[in-house]
Amino acid sequence: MTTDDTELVRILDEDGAVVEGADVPDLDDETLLGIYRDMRLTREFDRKAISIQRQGRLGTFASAAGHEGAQVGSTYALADDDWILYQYREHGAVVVRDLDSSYLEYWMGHERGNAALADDNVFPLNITIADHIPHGVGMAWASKLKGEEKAFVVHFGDGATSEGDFHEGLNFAGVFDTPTVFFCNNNQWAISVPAERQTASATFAQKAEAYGFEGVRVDGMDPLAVYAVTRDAVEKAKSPEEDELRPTLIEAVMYRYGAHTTADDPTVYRDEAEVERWKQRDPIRRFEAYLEGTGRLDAERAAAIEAEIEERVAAIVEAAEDAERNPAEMFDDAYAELPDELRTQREAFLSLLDEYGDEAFLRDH
Ligand SMILES: Cc1ncc(C[n+]2csc(CCOP(=O)(O)OP(=O)(O)O)c2C)c(N)n1
Ligand SMILES: [Mg+2]
Repeated sequence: MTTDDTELVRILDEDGAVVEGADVPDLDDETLLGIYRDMRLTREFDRKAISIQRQGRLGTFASAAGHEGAQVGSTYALADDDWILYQYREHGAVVVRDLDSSYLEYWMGHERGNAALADDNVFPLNITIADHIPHGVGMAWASKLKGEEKAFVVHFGDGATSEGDFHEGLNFAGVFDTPTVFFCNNNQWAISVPAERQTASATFAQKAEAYGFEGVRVDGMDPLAVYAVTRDAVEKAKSPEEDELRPTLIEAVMYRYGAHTTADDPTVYRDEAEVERWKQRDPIRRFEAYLEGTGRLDAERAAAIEAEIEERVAAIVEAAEDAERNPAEMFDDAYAELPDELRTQREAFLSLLDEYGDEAFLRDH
C-alpha cells in the first residue's frame, strides 16, 4: 500500500488553496455553501449521536468524522434519481439526500428509519461487509436493461475489498458493463486492521484494472476533488464514449478520526500522533478556508450556519426520541409476503404486546 500522495486527484491543498493547474468544478455559490453546510451538519450529527450514545439513549454508532468531504462531495455529484448503496458509516450521503429523525431512529433500534431511506433512493444500510456490492451491480444492470439513465453508487470500506462479494461484483460489472460507481472509502483502518495489511496492491484503485475498467485515486478529504471525480464517473456510467466501459472504481483516501464504533477503543491499536497528522487535512477546515479566501463565507455567515445546524440536530434528536414505537415493524420490509414461520412469530409477538400493553412490554423486555 502506497503512502505516496502524488497520484491523488486533488483540487484544494491542505490549507484550502487551489492546487496549481487544478480544474475547479464550476459550481454556483449556493451549491458551494450547501456542501459546506452539509459537511458541518454531518459532523454535528455525528458528535451528537456519540454524545447521546454515551448517555444510553442510542445503540452502537459508527462515527463518520473525517469522512464528510468524501460523502457530501460525492453525493452532490448525483442526480436525485441516482441510487446510493452504502455500508454504515456514510451519514454524510444521507444528510445530502434528506436527513430526518427517522434515520436516527434506526440507530435507536427501529427498522422504520432504515426502510424510509428507499424514498430517497438510498438502499438500506448494510452491515454485512461487501454484501451490497453485488446488489448495486444487479440494480444497475436491471436499470440499464430497462433503458434508464441512472447511476448506482456503491460505498464500502478498504476492508470490504478483501471480500469475495467485492471481486464478484466488480467482475460482473466489467463483463456486463453496468452503470455502477464503486466508491471505496479508504479510511486506513478496518476496525483494528490497517490498510497495509488489507492488500499487497500499491493502491485500492488499481484493482479496477484487473476487471477492465478505470480506477481513480482521489483525496477523500477534498470535497471539490471528490465531487469532480464522482461527477465524471456518473457521467461515464450514463453515457460512455465508444471505447469506455461504464463502471469506475474510486478510491477516496481519508482517515477515520474516531473509534470504529462506540464499541471500540482505538487507543489499543493505533497511535494518536497518526490521527493528529491526518487532521491536518480536515475537509471542513480546508473547504471553509477556500470559501473564505474566495469571498463566499465570513465569520458571521459561518456562525449563522452553525446555529442553524445545532438547532436542526437538536430537533432531530427530540423527534426521534418522541416517535411512536412499533416493535412489530421488525417483521416488515424483509419479505413482500411473510413466510409462514415468521407469520406465526409475528402473531405470537402481537398477542404478547396486546397482553402487556406496548409501554410495559418495551419497559420489561
Ligand atoms: C461479512 C462480514 N465480516 C465481518 C464483519 C465484522 N466487521 C464489521 S465492520 C468490519 C470492518 C470493515 O472495515 P471497512 O470495510 O474498512 O469499513 P470501515 O468500518 O472502515 O468504514 C468488520 C470486519 C461484518 N460485519 N461482515
Ligand atoms: Mg476502513
